[in-house]
Amino acid sequence: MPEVRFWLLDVASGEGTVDLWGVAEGGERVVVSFPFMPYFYLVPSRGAGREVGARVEEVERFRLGRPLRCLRIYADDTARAAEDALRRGLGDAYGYDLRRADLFLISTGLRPGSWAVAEAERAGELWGYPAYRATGSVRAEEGRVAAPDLRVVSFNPTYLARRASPRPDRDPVVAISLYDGSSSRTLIGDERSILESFVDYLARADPDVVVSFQGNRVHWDYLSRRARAAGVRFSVGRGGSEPHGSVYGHVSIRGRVNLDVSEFVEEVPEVKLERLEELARYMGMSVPEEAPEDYEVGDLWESDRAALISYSEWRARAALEIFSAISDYVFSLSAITGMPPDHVLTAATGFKVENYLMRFAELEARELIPPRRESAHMTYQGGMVLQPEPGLHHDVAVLDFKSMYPSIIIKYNLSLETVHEDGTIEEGREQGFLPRALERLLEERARARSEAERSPEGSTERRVLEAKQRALKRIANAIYGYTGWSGARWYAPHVAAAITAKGREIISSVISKARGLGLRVIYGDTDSVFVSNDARKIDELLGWISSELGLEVKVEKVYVNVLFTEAKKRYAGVTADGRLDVVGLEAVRGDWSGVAKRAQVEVLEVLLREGSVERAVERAREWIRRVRSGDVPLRDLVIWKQLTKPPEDYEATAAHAIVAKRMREAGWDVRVGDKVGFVVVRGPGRIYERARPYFEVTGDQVDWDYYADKQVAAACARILEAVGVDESRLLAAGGRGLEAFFG
Ligand code: TTP
Ligand code: MN
Ligand code: MN
Repeated sequence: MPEVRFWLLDVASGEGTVDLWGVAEGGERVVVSFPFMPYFYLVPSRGAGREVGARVEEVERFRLGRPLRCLRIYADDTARAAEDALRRGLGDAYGYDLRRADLFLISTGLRPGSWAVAEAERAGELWGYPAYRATGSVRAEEGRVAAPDLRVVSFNPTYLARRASPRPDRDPVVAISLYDGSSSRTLIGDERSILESFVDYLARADPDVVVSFQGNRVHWDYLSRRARAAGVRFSVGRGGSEPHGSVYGHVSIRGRVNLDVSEFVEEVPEVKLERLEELARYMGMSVPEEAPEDYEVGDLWESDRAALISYSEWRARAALEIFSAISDYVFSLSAITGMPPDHVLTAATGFKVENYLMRFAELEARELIPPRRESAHMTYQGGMVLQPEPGLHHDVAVLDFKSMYPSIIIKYNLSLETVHEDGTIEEGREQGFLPRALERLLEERARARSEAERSPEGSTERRVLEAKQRALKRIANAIYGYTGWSGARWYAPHVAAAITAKGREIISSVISKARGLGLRVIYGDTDSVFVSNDARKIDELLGWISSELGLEVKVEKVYVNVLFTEAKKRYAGVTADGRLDVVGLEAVRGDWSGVAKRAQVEVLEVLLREGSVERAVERAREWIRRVRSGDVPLRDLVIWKQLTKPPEDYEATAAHAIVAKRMREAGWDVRVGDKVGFVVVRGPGRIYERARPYFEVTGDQVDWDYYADKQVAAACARILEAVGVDESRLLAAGGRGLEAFFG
């Protein structure tokens, strides 16, 4: 049997076939077509038999661990066939709402972003590419880790909008920068020729991966519309196809991976990364010092076109470099979940977990896949958080459970089969579906880690395996959250509640034991306890946890000094290795001005590193004086706040909503989810009446007293009040001057 080996890039539904786009072993780009008839399962009601469909097989499946006699029914349109069977009362239907291409991957075990072997013969060409027709089976080729050499191109468009957000019905494309990994170029000229050259370039370069920053949310749609208006056929996909909207808000480009690196920020929730510059800096890349803001593009196009073009070329290069840095990780996520590389970044975490579970269900557990239905969201109690002892503490150890929720799920066999709706846990049952799926992930992770360690340092294998183990951890850690997500096929809030309840029980027993041993317990959150750093007693405690609870705890860090406020989840500390950790305070919150954040961090540094309250107070007063005198750059005064609903739906006192409305009136495209930046100016009226879009404000308009009192002093007081300093001591500083009396 002739075989074709290829690395799977993309999957598309054809006419009665599923078409796999791949890079074959010799580097050839190929399309391999499989005849594929989708199927679903029916658990027949009494009496119902094989008459339900034209092609029916009897199979054994499980529903929550219980074996069931099932019918596997093949049908072109499984959703319709299942609906029909349900209407006729023939039984319960499962797995009928999967997309054809997804079902194909799930049932064959093929993974995008990995190698496959198919029995297939050459069958001419399809859309100008060598085509193969399947003659037998197809399977994943295990154990082959490295991706082939992929052709990657990135692009960055520039739209000409004047002092407003670009709008595709109004503002033209004036440039598109392209980068192929070695050279940059920018297409300019009249719009029609730019778009034609772009299509042309992609046809000739024929990339496997097209990289952008915000391609899904902005560029593909924008460029498609401009092309339509200009009468240019926007055939950027393989075989001349145009982009089309797909699942998860993703845009599909046939035969290519359309990778929008802006979506990688979801993978690093601990850091706020919104602009390309922030993401690039986070990835350790160099970033231009003076990046133009969106609103400056129109003016720059006239005044310094060369600078704008070189910035646009930087953006295209940065996007591609980010892709290179994350591609192993993305392909690993793809292989684990079975979702194509471009979908896997776009899809919410719940869908990633679910795709993994569906594969595990069909291929290993032989569990039926429940249909997706809208469930009412149920809240449940989360982890335990202790009320902290406010103030400054010295020499504090943070003890933290290793993989707490995953460990609990496995150790207590918490699953849909074993946890009853009322929260009681059935013991002595076989390992449930969730713990099994999770254990499989952890086994694979352990294997990837040890294989990585055996691979030579700096080798491709090692790099890929390390990315793989991180991706496996990501999915394993998300399983608990999945059970509490109301969109889940296996939605099980009672299981989520049982997991957190066990967690609370365990952490309480650790706290009691710690106190019994004479350790001071200062704080605790979910699976961590902060205790006085007494090495001998801590050792004893860890020993007890391992022998009595059968779980593992590590000393995660030691704080030389740590400061707690009255509030939970708001503290800061300096670790033994000299790092400042800030949790939940203004300094790490989005909706405070940069100057307030900087001042707060400096006050924390002085307090925690030098241990001096007096010097910390002095530092706060210096900042207040400085701000009151207007000696701070404007960009540090901007307060960014996210629009979480349409501006009209906010109360009349929400400053950012007022600013958003004004921006809309002035022609800006401000959408739900956008961050609105404003500065508070002097004048009559309340603060929310004095908020202005940040780019309209000049230094002489700023309400410096607002920034001194309500931003800097307030943020510093939050810290200093925890060590007994009253806010009035700060405000007494830097005299408000005569203006305050007469103003
Ligand atoms: P962590 O201690 O952060 O994580 P962990 O115990 O799983 O792993 P590690 O070995 O690195 O300590 O969080 C404790 C539990 O809180 C974790 O098991 C699951 C839950 N949790 C979430 O559900 N979502 C999250 O984003 C985080 C950080 C934790
Ligand atoms: Mn932990
Ligand atoms: Mn923790």
